[in-house]
Amino acid sequence: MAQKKTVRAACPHDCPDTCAMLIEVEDGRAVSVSGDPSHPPTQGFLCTKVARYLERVYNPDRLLYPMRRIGSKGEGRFERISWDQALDEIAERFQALAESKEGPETILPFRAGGTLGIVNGSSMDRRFFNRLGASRLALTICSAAGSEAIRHTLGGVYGTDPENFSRARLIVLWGTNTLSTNVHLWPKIKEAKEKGARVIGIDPYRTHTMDHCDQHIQIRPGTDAALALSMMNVIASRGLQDTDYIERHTIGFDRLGSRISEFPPARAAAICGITEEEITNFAVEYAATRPAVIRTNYGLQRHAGGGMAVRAIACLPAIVGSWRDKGGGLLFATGGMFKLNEPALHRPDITRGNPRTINMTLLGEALTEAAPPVKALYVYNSNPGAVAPDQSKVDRGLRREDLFTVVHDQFQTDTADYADIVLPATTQLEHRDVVRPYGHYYLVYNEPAIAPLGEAKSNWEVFRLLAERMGFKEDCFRDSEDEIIGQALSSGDSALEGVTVERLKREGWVRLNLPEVFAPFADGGFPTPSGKCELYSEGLAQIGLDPLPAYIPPRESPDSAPALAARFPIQLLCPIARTFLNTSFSHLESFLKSERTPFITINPEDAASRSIADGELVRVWNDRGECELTALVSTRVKTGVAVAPSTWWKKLSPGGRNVNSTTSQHLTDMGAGATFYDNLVQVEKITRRFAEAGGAD
Ligand SMILES: Nc1nc2c(c(=O)[nH]1)N[C@H]1C(S)=C(S)[C@@H](COP(=O)(O)OP(=O)(O)OC[C@H]3O[C@@H](n4cnc5c(=O)[nH]c(N)nc54)[C@H](O)[C@@H]3O)O[C@H]1N2
Ligand SMILES: Nc1nc2c(c(=O)[nH]1)N[C@H]1C(S)=C(S)[C@@H](COP(=O)(O)OP(=O)(O)OC[C@H]3O[C@@H](n4cnc5c(=O)[nH]c(N)nc54)[C@H](O)[C@@H]3O)O[C@H]1N2
Ligand SMILES: [Mo]
Repeated sequence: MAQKKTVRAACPHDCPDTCAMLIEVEDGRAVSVSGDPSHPPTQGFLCTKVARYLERVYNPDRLLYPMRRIGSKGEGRFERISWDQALDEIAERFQALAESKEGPETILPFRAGGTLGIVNGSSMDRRFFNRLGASRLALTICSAAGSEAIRHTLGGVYGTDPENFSRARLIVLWGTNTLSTNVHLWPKIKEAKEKGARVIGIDPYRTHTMDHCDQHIQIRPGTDAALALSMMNVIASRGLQDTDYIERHTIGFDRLGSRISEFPPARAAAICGITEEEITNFAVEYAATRPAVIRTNYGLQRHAGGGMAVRAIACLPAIVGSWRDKGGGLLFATGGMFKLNEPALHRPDITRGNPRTINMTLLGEALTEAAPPVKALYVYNSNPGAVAPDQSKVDRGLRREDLFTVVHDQFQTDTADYADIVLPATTQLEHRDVVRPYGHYYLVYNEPAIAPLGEAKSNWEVFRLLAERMGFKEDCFRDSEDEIIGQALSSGDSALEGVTVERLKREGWVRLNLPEVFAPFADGGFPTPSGKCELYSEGLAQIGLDPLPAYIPPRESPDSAPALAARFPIQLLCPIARTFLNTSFSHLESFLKSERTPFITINPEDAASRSIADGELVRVWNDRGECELTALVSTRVKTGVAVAPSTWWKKLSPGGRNVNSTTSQHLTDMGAGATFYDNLVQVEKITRRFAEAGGAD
């Protein structure tokens, strides 16, 4: 008789939805994965990627043993070694650097969103690197600009409960591709639509999400703040604001007057590349419809003025008073509601010295220019070789012969090819954890379903073993996973009241201690210094930024950089491909089949003027680098804008490079975040290059 069981798990991926999963296990082998029907955000279904999670877990390409490099850096040739050999070598190298003149700051840990699990994403690892005195890493690559903007405006990074979207009469999807990146919100939007709600999408790219909206406002990249300020202009000039809410729960509305007077619809229409009527009608509809809710995600803040864009948008609900309504308001992210006991998790108190902080978005610079230099790089939960901007520079850094690189991953990624030591990692089915979501209000527990494959080890285990090898004696290096989870929950925050390890294990997922129908800020209570929604922010003034919401143009656009645009006239966006999850699925057979080939969507006029036909291979480049993509000629983008869905593995792309060879290390106005979508390029047919070089056409 086969031994069967069902195990409750949590999707670990970097996504707002954090699903609760049910894993069927037979004789120690996982045989199916499904969405938990009882978990309100999951609603019993998984996305197109995680529904095929077993393809990832049991993939023949899984890394199963530690390895040492025998080829040159980037070549990808390795030999198997034992865990003892691998750990000894890492500990020896780290020890030597820690004792060297330049000290442990020469060691750089690099991680991102491979798992959102607390145990394997931010506990033992943080303790280890703190105790070692390694450089700190500023986590900026994803949401830094928007989070900072929300903190300065609303005070805390949380907002409308996604479960309340079904109550809205107007839903604005502002710079988000919901059907791809946040698909579990869609049933709520559908429910609202069935009850008569209208849905408006704002995106320079006509995504399939925009196809499903009632109206698509196709704005120019990086101009959202001008649109939001102009909406305020229309609202104020027609007296559509909620004066009572403004008086009681905001500060700075009077000072905002002069700023919004700079953005009459005619001016904003010219900046945004849309019509005056689109702006006026949208503003009036937004102010007059209740409840009205805005979903803004991370895509729109990957521009030079990304922080200010999110801030301007986040001022709107207070001005029209939509926070009052259940199903009104705004949702950027929910993580700020989970106030875990971070000092207990990360143990900053055991930090050796006062190490420098390195911005992860500037990895290329850090590996090539930092002083003291980075001499050892430890990569886990990330694939920077493919996802970091300014790829040629990152590449140059990773190739350095004097850089000792460790990569701990489940697969031989683009980054692992440069490693001196590769370590095999467990998948979510093989380790214990709890996942803190950023798009809803439930913690989800992950019980291991199967034994680790091969010799794979979890991050938690590897850092414990390394701590032992390094002679770190603190008790915290002996904590079990459940002890760590218990420590995380011990912050004393009222939202975590009644949330315990025992309950999580018993129930699988637990909603935060919030009212069932949760309308944050209905009665104000903004956790800002003033206790109000800060239309004027003293905090921003203090760090030298405009205290009022402002429009900061893109760094690279025909309007703001005409000389650059004369050589590189196309604004290239590289947002998320539907069936990929960053690079975590973009090497698996069935996913490669669905995304076909790395492509670039380009407008028919831009294609015609370059003699590019649909399906032809093109070269996409700027001064930072180049890549090869297949042209998809389509009116889904306006002239002067192109889209290359991401993120492909470099080594699986033509020419061995992906679109990040063109993206820059320039930072956002707030939070020092990445500006992946603020990028001018030129596009040309590849055959022309051969012809010019005297080769065959
Ligand atoms: N399927 C899938 N889901 C994912 C991920 C994935 O890789 N695959 N990744 C996860 C991660 S890490 C993240 S950060 C989130 C991101 O989630 P989203 O923010 O929803 O995704 P993006 O594709 O980055 O950007 C959303 C949209 O913003 C548009 N956009 C770009 N520039 C501008 C602009 O200036 N203004 C406006 N209004 N729109 C603009 C893009 O064209 C894109 O359609 O998704 C998460 N979910
Ligand atoms: N061109 C372009 N570039 C982008 C973006 C874009 O839209 N366009 N988006 C940016 C954004 S928003 C983000 S968040 C980043 C995402 O960048 P990353 O977070 O680096 O995402 P992935 O590339 O999916 O890499 C995660 C890696 O972690 C590994 N992993 C998973 N679980 C574990 C584990 O338990 N232990 C260990 N050791 N490893 C594990 C996976 O196998 C995978 O290789 O990319 C950024 N780069
Ligand atoms: Mo992200």
